Amino acid sequence: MNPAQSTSELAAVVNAPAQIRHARLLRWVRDIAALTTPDRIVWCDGSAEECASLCDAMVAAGMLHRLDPLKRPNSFLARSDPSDVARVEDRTFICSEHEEDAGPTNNWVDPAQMRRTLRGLFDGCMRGRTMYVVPFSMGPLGSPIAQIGVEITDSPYVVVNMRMMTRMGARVHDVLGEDGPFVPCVHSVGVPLAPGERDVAWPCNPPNKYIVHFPDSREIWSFGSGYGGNALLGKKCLALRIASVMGRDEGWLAEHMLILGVTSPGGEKRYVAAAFPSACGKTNFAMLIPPAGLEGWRVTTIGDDIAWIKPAADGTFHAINPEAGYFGVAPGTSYDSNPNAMETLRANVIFTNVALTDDNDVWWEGKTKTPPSHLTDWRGNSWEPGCGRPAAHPNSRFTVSATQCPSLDPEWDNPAGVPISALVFGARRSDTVPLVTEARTWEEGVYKAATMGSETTAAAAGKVGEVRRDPFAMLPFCGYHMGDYFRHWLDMGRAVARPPRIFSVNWFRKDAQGRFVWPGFGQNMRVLKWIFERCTGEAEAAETSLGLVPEYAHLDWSGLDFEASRFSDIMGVDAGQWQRELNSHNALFDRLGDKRPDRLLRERDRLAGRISM
Ligand code: O2Y
Ligand code: MN
Repeated sequence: MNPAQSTSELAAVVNAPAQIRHARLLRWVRDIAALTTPDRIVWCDGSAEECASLCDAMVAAGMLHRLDPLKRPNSFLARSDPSDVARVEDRTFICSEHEEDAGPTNNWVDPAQMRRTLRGLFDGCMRGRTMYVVPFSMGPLGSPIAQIGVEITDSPYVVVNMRMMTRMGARVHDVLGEDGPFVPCVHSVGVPLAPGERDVAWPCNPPNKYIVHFPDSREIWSFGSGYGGNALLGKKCLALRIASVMGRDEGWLAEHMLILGVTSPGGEKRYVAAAFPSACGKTNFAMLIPPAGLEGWRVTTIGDDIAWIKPAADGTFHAINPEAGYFGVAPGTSYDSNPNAMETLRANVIFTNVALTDDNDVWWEGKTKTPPSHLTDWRGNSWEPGCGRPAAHPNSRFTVSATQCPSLDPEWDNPAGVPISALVFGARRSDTVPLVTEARTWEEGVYKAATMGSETTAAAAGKVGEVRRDPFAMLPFCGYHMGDYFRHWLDMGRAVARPPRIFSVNWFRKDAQGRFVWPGFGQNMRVLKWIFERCTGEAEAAETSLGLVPEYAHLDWSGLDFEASRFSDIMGVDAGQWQRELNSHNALFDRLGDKRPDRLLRERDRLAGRISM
């Protein structure tokens, strides 16, 4: 490599538009091209024309299928390789300089060793392919909370998905200027093509998947997978794993949280950020439509998956959604469970691994009560009801721009973010954890979030119904040691004069007959209303061993027949169950060793004392 090349020489070597004068960016692209040896380099401008021509080319190559333009305008179906259907946690690495900075909950590899491995893998890996340079902003362009990334990828599917999931394209170079900071992200499907070799519909490299983060130099390298969080590097890799490290170092929070606005019939508005592990209905909650009886209340959507939260001059935390689209789970999404999502999906959507109907539209389990009499399943095979196979893959997805969502909040693109009044932590528990509790203090709230556990579902690997600790719903996404992360959260309570109230929720409690006690997602509005009114000072609460809780009369039951005895079923605290729960919290803290904060151990002792009284 010639370090003395001028900016214009560099731009010519890498085929960059004249507008781009960022020497470090140009040098980096030159060096990655020299390593990966693509046939050509394309700088993406993010235009509709560019996207249309990439989609046309993918349709012609059999990588995308165009859906009926009348039923689903400008929408496509992608079928992945059956081995490349989800994030790969066991192939995800945090390569910090020191192993203790990654902690026991991350896969750590020595960074020098990992760089040698990556060099070998990426050497010539884009031969026969086009290398796309994709500039993107996580967060509103130019926002002081936003971060710029540039993803180099050899996957046109990644380019068109990144265009919807981020603010992507030429405008990013105006923010970057000649020397602005950016997070370099390198992605390859890991399948070079020999001259004349025909590509497959979904190239990937199953035995060699590596999703690698270097938190100290803030770099991301991904090899071998074209799917979701493995390949759309702005999402989990940048916006959570790398951003969580930035937040630790700079005094802010990068969280696995949806952000929603709640407006009362009187026009008062509050914003709530809520963390749930995967498969707990986050997108449904973010787009909630209040049920009969609570007319006049309104929920608006800022984001469905990730929140960046910073102390603001007004003494509150302000949050942005760093993303610009939804990469939502299709199965279970319906006009019953989430009408706003269904309306969002009317046009301009990329569906991945859903089923194809005979009239060239899409279907997935739960979309309608009765499945069509015939489908083509996610693997391209003929499918009939009762054949014993799912038609759509359980982790099948839709990618769609947030601007199409009918419940989109008017402030969603505000560079200053929105003030957060409440933080909600929820998980899937069939027992033990009540419908809703409020922490009395910031420390008690952090304890609740740190010790969250969720039951595994059929979509996740392992035994169904097993409780796994998933602190803050961040276990797969925290880019550093969980003990340090807890300490950072405890410290952040002092970063603002008016920190948000902290709540724990559980919609998934079951009765003695194994039936869900809570009557459904739309009814979550009743809990949200209580949370809202706790923030405005209008709602009452009673003190219990687990914190502050609503009594039956404190929730609004208008339009719903839900008896007080059912309320006791969902709010009850069983001392035996909580004793077992505390033992399991201890196992988590033991795993964190010396980095578990004493402040949390004191909270645990206080809780243990209250439970045993
Ligand atoms: O499997 C994937 O690659 C997607 S995972 C995902 C996508 C959108 C929002 N959340 C998640 C998650 O696993 O939390
Ligand atoms: Mn998520």
